[in-house]
Amino acid sequence: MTPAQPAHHERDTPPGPDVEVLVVGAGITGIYQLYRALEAGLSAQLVEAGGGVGGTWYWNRYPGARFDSESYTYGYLFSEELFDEWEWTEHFAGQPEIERYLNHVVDRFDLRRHMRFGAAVTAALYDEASGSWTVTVADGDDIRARFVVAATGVLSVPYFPDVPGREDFEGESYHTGLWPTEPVDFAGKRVAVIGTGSSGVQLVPVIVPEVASLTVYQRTANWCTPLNNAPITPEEQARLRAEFEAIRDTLNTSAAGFLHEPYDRASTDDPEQERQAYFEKMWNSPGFAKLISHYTDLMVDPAANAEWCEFLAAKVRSMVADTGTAERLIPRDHRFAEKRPPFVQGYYEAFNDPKVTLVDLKETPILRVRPEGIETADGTEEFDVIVWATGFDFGTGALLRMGIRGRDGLALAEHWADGPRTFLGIQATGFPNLFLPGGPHAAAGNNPRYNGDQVDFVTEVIAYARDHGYDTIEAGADAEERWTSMVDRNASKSNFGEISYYFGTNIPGKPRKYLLNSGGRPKLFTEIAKVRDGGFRAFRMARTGDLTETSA
Ligand code: NA7
Repeated sequence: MTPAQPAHHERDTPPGPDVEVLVVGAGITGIYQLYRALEAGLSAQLVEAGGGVGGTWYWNRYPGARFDSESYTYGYLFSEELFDEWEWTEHFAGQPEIERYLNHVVDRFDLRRHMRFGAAVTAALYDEASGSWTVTVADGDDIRARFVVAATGVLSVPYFPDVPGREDFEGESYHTGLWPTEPVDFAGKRVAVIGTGSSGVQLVPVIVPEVASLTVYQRTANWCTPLNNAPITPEEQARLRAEFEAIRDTLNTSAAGFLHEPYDRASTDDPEQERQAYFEKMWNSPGFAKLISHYTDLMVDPAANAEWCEFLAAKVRSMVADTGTAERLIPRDHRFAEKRPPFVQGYYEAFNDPKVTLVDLKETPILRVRPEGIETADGTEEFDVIVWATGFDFGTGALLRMGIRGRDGLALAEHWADGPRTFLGIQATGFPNLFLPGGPHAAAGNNPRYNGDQVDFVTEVIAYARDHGYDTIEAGADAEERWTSMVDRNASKSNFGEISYYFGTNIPGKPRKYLLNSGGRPKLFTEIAKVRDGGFRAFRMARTGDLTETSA
């Protein structure tokens, strides 16, 4: 299946834009947006800062990087042929396989000729008169586009903490989210890993066999549970193919975009012994089943969560031989899944290797980085390599660094000074013809699923405008206000606590606003249906040069 060839539309506002749709970012969302725009008969190009396809899965190529959503639930569902022909080797694929898959998709659907790499966007200015955007890329080239879709991702701006002396380190220094394309050689080296979120805990066990020594600097212990990965057997492969339609239906409609079935019992429905047996079953279940298929009161009843945490603490004690290390690895300050829970393969066991040491930064904070290593209250430890696994400026980081200016020169950074304001996570008022799928405010869960919902809807809205002769599309101020206040009002209903980076708390000075949407995908679906039923009137659509606005 090849997408329809792009068809330039005749416009009566010379000189017309270079392209109808300019997509920024070749991650999972951007690739899909490019595909959908071309399929809809729009002319489209894509610019990408990196040297290749993949977005998050291009930059996060550190050893051990892998999915913690099932591979076949994370990949694309728009083509049964694609689903049939691509055989994931593991239930949770590693980064190299993910990158191969995304490159396969791009070539399979002939998308690469519309893509330009090494093309970071440095500015995007809206021009009122022509109803189009002028987008400047790092090499100085300007592209004029009718519509800009910023598919720049939520985990795409790596965060380096402001530790004194960080730049002075004379050894090798890496961030997990900015990993070099050339393999890093850890053999025989003294290595520090700072940060124990999903990235740090994936990396640690994988590099242990190579290093001379490994010191893990942990600020906050996390509730890590086993990923329970496995190869996909030929029988499972055949079943996936046979059940494609049912799988797609479930993934296209389920609240969090997973195949895991919600459980129908609360922990209080079972006596202690059965609860322990169910906890054991959850411990042995794959990835996010531990959240979705868990007792219904896990995230609503603190006692239920505390009992599960006791179970997990006992597991950590059983896996880590050194008592002091085990106790430090057990979280004391938050309940299970109050922060985004990491899933691991051999993380706790890694601390049984005499080469591996845990430093608890709550006891001995980092004072500074020195040219030769890291200094804490206990003295300076020398290193050859420091890995910063310190996370990202989540949600708004990339969008606020793109130099976006909308109507009347309004900077997105100004419009969002107190936190993001969006309609459906798709548009911001004052920024006509700019779309933000895969950004803040959409939903929560398996990202490609709800980001894909947004891409489908963005494409639908653009096609609607084209078919009705409109040049500009802008979320109405009331629609933006309604969605934003819904997100803010319901933030406290999120399972995640304010200690989670989903509230921006990991970045000093960032507004403390919830960056997902606790109404989740169901809320997104309901609102999209309402907009459609209402004839797209939540958006203001107009013809270029029409100073009198034409409501759609
Ligand atoms: P995360 O989950 O944000 O983890 C970042 C880690 O870095 C976390 O352990 C932080 O500790 C730690 N950190 C941050 N700043 C510092 C300083 N100043 N000193 C020491 N340690 C620090 O990012 P990841 O890359 O691991 O995962 C991101 C997402 O990728 C993940 O959620 C999945 O969606 C995949 P803290 O907990 O803040 O005390």
